[in-house]
Amino acid sequence: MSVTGLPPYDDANIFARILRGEIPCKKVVETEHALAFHDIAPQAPVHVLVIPKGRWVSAADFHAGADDAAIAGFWRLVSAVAKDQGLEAHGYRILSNMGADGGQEVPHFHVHIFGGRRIGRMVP
Ligand code: D5M
Repeated sequence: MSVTGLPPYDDANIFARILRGEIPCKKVVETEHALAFHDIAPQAPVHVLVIPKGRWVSAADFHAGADDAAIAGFWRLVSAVAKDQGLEAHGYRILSNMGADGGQEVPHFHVHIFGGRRIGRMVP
């Protein structure tokens, strides 16, 4: 089990396959620690996903198990992508869905970056 009680990491999940190069993505940037790519079904003018390269289902898994350089590299990339996408002037939203109650569809930890329009308040 993962730290949060979610199922163990599934190497067949779609983001694992993207990381292995088995299926394409619209890449924004890639570093030693993380990959950023455009969401396949964008919910805002800018909708980028950032994923760490390790086998982590949730943020809790990632923060408990990854080394500090990987964690720092991941979060620095989130901010760098938002800046490079031109979102700093007007703001943006970062969001991560975790598990069933969080509405997570892809069981590989990821952060959504939404911007380019006024993002409404989240309705739980
Ligand atoms: O959302 C997972 C997100 O991943 C959802 O916004 C669609 C996106 N997605 C699914 N498959 C792909 C591919 N192949 N490329 C790019 N984006 C994809 P969550 O509910 O946070 O798990």
